Amino acid sequence: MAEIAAQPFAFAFRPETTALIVIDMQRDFAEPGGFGASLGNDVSRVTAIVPTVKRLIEGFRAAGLPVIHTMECHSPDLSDLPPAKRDRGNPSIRIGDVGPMGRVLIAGEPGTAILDDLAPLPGEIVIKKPGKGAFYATGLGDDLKRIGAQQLVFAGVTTEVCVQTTMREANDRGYECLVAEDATESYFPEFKASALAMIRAQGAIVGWTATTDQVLEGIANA
Ligand code: TIU
Repeated sequence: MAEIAAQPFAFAFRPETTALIVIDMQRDFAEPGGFGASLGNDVSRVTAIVPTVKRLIEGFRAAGLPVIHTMECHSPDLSDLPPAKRDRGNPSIRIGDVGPMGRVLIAGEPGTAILDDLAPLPGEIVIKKPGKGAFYATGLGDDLKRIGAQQLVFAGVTTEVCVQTTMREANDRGYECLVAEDATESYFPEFKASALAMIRAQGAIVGWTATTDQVLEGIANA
């Protein structure tokens, strides 16, 4: 059985049932003027992981393994945006308001797009999600059953919000989950470190973590 060297112990890697899920690598989280910045965050940490995420995506593509992309976004009529989400906190602009990159986190707006360097290829699954988790109110569960995925590798942003929420949803649904440590990022380095530690604690209670190099080595050796 192939393995990925991982924490807290080796991750059994079955290429034929493994997919990569890239969470929310959108301009709204990575560029000034977007949703992430509207919450008061410095988005440069997100931009810094783009080359690593790209390397991971390209490794999966080269091996013929599925790459799934998610986008946090809402319909233009805001029918899938609960007031509890829109009204949260004290952002400079709220979801649905017009910002420098169009309406914030609204499907089809320039700011909602996935970063050019990480753009999905034709035929790759793209999940539009109104929540932080990618299973809530989406077809992701059906898509994963259709392609026969059982192990999921996660990348994207932010580690403790959308990545961790989706990973926990997946773990409860019976998927074996691994997050690529250097292909995920948070606006808060201490939250990233804590989220990764929580995920792999207690004997991989929610999942495994490994570096992008370790994941790519696992693919190369499978
Ligand atoms: N604010 C924050 O850290 N994250 C989000 O709002 N969404 C995602 O993580 N994608």
